[in-house]
Amino acid sequence: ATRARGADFDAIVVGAGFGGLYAVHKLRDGLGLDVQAFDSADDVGGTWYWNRYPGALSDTESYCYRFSFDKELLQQGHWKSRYLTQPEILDYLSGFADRFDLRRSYQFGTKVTAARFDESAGLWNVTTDKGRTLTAKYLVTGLGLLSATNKPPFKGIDGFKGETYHTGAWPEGIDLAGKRVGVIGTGSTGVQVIIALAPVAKHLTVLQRSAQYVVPIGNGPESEERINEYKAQYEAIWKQVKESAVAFGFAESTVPAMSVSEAQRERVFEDAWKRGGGFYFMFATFSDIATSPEANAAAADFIKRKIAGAVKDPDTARKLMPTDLYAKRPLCGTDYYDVYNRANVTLADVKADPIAEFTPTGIRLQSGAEHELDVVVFATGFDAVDGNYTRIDMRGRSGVTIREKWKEGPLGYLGMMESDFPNFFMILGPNGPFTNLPPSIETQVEWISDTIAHMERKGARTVEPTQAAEDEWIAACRTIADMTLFPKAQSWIFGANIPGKKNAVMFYMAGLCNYTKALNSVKESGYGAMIFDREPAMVV
Ligand code: FAD
Ligand code: NA7
Repeated sequence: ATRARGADFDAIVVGAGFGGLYAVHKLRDGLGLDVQAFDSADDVGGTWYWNRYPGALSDTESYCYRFSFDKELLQQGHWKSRYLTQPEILDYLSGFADRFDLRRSYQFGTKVTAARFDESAGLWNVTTDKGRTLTAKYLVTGLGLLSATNKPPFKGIDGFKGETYHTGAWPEGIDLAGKRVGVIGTGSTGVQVIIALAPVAKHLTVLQRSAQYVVPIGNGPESEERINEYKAQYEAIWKQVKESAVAFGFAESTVPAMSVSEAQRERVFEDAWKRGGGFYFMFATFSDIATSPEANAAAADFIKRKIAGAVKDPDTARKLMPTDLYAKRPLCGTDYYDVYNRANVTLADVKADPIAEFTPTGIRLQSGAEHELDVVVFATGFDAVDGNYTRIDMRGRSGVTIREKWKEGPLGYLGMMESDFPNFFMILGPNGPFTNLPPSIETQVEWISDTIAHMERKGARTVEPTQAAEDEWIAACRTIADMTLFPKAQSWIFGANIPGKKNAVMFYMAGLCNYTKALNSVKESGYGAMIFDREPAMVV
């Protein structure tokens, strides 16, 4: 590529997780672009750099929570258990960065604070918290969809004399042994940290707002033989993963739950319970758990009976009983409900009796009940999907800001592009697929790289989606989401976890297979949905 006039770089990449790292490799080593990359973290890893809390684990199985494009790297893969722990994933991504010498393209410990598109120069001006502004033709962001932490501003928190930690910004070397620990939040992170801390803490108080459906994860050691079997079958495995909907490596069921007898249904649920896996339980048992209220109720009822059977104290069991649909991100963990049988664990229902304030020595609920704590763990999740975008001062054509444009909810064409934001590509941006993420990240980065290659061949200066294409994609995402039960449950998937955030469709829920088809059809149509070299004068 020939450097655009006046540009410091061909491309600026933000993020050093799966997405950013692969983008640097594809653009720099594949297309020969001059790339500068940034991450506010001090090293690579993204999610797995920040989430060092006890128990942090991927719940995608080890053999498919990784890149698939590099056959040699796949054959070198090693793992101990059916699921990867945070240190193992961090180690994998660190090895990936070494393998392609990616760190030399990064400036770490550097946050991007502003990104402005200069229409006359046709360049992105990217400003960092180190006070520098650099220019590049392309801006590629892998900011993470679960990466902007959400720490609710509880009253009195500054006066709390103990320690507080958010799971998504967990410092290294924290020892909570022998301490009185409170955990706020029972999403997938809360479930993991609760299971890990219960045997360690002197006392663990779980402050639960919404009871959740948690199925077993089915973790355990994986033998050398089993790993070698995966390696021998990788070609077929990745084909299946990329042609499936949720891309978790199992075949999704095609059988509606009500088409079989009650006894058969029970057997299928029981087998899935024994096998373990959250997405497996929701998508491999029956085809319509996430779409049919009846099927959903059957799955929910099965899990509720398991909760009742596991928890000894009836009052605690009652508090743990979910009341919502089984339509949030499916959760799993080892012996989660048994934690509440331990003498050193207390469950506080903070929906019935909300957190009023932090006191110097703990948390006080509205009823006046006090929990004395040395440490409070915030497992309160993330300002998901668009949170890291709206935290940057991003401006496209005519100075339009992303905050303004996404006021009613984030928009994203194919989960990657944005009208009025030329030469801007997001990895896992809004309205992208809801899947095991590395296969979707790979698909997107490869598509971004192909689109940039196409631009360079054409000698195009800018590319952006048409407003019509973007509107059509957003409408399709809404239609698809409304065919599922997910919008009816309150969770981060639709932005419901952040007070004041508009309920919006943030995912394309028709699966990776259909998503890839959509991308291919854009490419095969000669990028008909895009405007190349739009004149600034056309801006109204
Ligand atoms: P991330 O890994 O989130 O990386 C984004 C990077 O961008 C971060 O390092 C951040 O510091 C940087 N950044 C953001 N904004 C700026 C800025 N303004 N300036 C500079 N740098 C910036 N997915 C699955 O598929 N399966 C799982 O089992 C699974 N488990 C998860 C468990 C936890 C606890 C969490 C939090 C997430 C999990 N995920 C899982 C989702 C996970 O985020 C993705 O799988 C994947 O790691 C995302 O990679 P990414 O590169 O897109 O983003
Ligand atoms: P989640 O799934 O958003 O869970 C956050 C939890 O924190 C959830 O139980 C919330 O209750 C709770 N929460 C949030 N704010 C409050 C306040 N103000 N008071 C009490 N409780 C609160 O985040 P996770 O980190 O667990 O998981 C996010 C994704 O990361 C996950 O799906 C994986 O893909 C990885 P609520 O349910 O809203 O009532």
